[in-house]
Amino acid sequence: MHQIEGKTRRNGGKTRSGAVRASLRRVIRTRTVAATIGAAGAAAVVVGVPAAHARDVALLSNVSPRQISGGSREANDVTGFVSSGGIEYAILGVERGFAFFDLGDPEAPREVAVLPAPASIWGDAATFGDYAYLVKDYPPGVIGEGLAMADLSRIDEGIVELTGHLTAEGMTRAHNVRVNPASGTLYVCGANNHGLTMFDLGDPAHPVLTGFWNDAYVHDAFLASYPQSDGSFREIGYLACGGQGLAIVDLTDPAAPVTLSRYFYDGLAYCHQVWVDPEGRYAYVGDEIDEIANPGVFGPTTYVMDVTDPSHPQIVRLLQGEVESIDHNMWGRWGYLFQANYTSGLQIWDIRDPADPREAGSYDTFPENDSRGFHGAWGVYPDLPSGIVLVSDIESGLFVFDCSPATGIPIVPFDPAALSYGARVYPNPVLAGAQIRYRLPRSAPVRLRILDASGRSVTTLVDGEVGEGWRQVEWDPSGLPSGVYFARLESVLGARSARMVVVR
Ligand SMILES: [Ca+2]
Ligand SMILES: [Ca+2]
Ligand SMILES: [Ca+2]
Repeated sequence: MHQIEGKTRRNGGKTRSGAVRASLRRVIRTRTVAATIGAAGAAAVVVGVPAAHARDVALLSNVSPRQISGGSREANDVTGFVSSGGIEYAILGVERGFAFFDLGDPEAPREVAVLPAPASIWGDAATFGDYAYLVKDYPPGVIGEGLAMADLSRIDEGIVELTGHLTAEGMTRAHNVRVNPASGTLYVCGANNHGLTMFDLGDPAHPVLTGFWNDAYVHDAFLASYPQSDGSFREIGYLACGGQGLAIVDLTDPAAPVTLSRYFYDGLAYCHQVWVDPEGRYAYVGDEIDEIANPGVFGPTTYVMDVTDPSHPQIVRLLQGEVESIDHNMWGRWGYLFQANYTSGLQIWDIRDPADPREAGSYDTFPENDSRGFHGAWGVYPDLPSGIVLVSDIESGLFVFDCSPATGIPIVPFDPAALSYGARVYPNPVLAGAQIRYRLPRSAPVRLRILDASGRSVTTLVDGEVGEGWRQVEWDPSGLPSGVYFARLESVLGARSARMVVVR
């Protein structure tokens, strides 16, 4: 949800008491028709399945805002976090702050802490290492506290410590916050209605301002690091600029961003949010107002753009839910696209074959209606290691889902017993050197290797018989590019991987 002239748009909503539950039709219809939208002429429109209360998605738990400490009536965005102890958490933005939930039992989320913030319907969170970065937005004229930072290193003990507020360059409010863990960069979107503000997270406790991109207001952003032939990385930002369309910007040098393209695509009303596949081939772009502004658009519509050449993005097809609602946020994983589509709830697209996307499942978190109102599902987070999917709903709060019936990817719950066997990395992210600690319940021949993000072995640290208990080895990542790596422990007891981020 965004602001228009300082007013909150809450039109289109019907009262809950007069609402009618959503249709439980289970008709599956997928059709491809020619559309008039598309810069390159007609683009295929892939139409999804009519709203169903639940289709191939199982509800594990739901926590209403009214069950959360602090007196919030509404929720906003959601993200996930994994502690160094291996416990999964949800960070839910609520009207009066941010709530942290232990998801060790995903069927019974446990409130760990609520960090208060001045009341607002908008909020967003991102994490890096053991830190959370939290923003809230306010109408112009309302002064907020800036970007809040919280130390999560003791969250397994129930302690979430607010360490301060970042107010660089007078930043008192912002609409969204993103982290690119591959480059260790913090991106603040729409700070005090400006563009993109960048911070280096070499020390996650003390972000350092590195640059701005202010050619337009930036509502939200997707960041990616692409390896280059010389071993360096190119940092690309895909920026959702509201009425100013999509901007693709080279942010490799944050002090001197290079705008590669500005795309005022056909159908543009309010470019809201972007997710780009891991290959950097297709951008999935959500427009928050197109369904309202364009009489020909019906159903939550996602613009699929070929961004292989970031200087010339092109719409290649549209994904369209066959309900009236608006789309809000989305995120991809495992070749599936998870969407929080306001009054129609969670919708999942199978994009394993990007040329042949199919609707894969859904769960209507707002059964009252499927109107174009700004109610219902706000955010979605599918990136937790166990595979559970988090959805935030404005009125109904946190939802935890098992989407394996739709995706075929099973949930792998966290097993505390696994702590007796496994590897940990300290510190993480890894800046210069790291200690890798591993534990064996009994003596065994083991191998401990470092793998890169694609699973290639970078180095072998241990290869031989090791006694029971904790052991520790030092690892020096010098010479390796920034990025995600894994410390992989293998023995007859099984294989365990500890994820780490190397920041050079
Ligand atoms: Ca957000
Ligand atoms: Ca839309
Ligand atoms: Ca609905």
